[in-house]
Amino acid sequence: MFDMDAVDDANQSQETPKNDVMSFFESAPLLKDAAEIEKSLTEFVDRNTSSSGKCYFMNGKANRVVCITSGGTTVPLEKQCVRYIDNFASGHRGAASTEYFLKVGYSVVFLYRRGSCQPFCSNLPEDPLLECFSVADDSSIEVDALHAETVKRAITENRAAVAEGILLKLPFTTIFEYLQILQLISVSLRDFGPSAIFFLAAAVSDFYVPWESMALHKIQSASGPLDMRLAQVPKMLSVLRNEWAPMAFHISFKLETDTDILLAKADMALKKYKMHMVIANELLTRKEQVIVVTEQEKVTVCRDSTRAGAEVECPLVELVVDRHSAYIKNFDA
Ligand code: 9Z3
Repeated sequence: MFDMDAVDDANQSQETPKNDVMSFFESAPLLKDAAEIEKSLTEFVDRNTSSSGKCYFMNGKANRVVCITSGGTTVPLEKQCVRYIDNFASGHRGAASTEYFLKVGYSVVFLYRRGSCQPFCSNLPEDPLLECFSVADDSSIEVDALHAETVKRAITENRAAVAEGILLKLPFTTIFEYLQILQLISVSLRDFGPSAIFFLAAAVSDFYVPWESMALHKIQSASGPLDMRLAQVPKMLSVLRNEWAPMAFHISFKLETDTDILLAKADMALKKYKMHMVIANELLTRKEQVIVVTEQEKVTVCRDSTRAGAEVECPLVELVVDRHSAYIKNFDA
């Protein structure tokens, strides 16, 4: 379902055919809340371009922003959706990276799968409501001492970043919602020029059922095995890179389960989609190490295993910020 190598390798053309992109968007179901999303994006852009020197085009400076995509997209099989195709992504990479980018002063648009991991919440137990709280008497609920610090941090830091206007959280579920919102974000962030990063950690479906050919009602099992033809999702990486946000710093992720092909595939993505950086990771070791691939270098970034609770996203974001600074400097030169 994801990253189908055979199809990828066979299709070496650099540009995604315009017709495929147009027909994907034209046939997609209307994005609910589009007006609301646009409004919150406008507020976010205003907040992050007015206080410290306006946008890139106005005086060459802007707050740095990063759009982080996180979790996995679903592919609905029915319009009144009972069944869908999903993937494994938990959203941990995106949520943890959000925290580190905020820490070093970036503002973040967090485009996340509904129900996936949230920034500042990674240390909470699986079911926070049931595991962190106790009913003391009929009228009061208390946080268990064991989880008090974690709950406090999750609530205060999350809310503070949102209230300050430096964290905008936008949820998606389907591949249709994900790509439509990503387009809105990229166009909204255009004025940040090279000061914007796209950090595309979401696992995005490669195949989908076009809306117009999708069954309206729940598919019935009485007629026997299900034969279904999935269309290929147009490769939006090149559209994002070349048309939606041509000046931004673009980072995509390459996930494989076979180590032998990982770096070659990452190199291929770097060239094919003109990414500034591709972060290669393997399914089983993705929380321990990643390999950052650029035109100039391949750097292995590891979690500090001597420190309890250390995450690979900490040194990863540090490296990304360093390379982004160089990119901005070169852009200005
Ligand atoms: C990744 O490779 C992410 O690092 C993970 C993070 C999804 C593995 P978790 O959310 O996992 O922390 O559980 N994301 C990109 C996967 C992907 O679909 N990449 C496409 C590809 O490999 C390019 S967009 O071709």
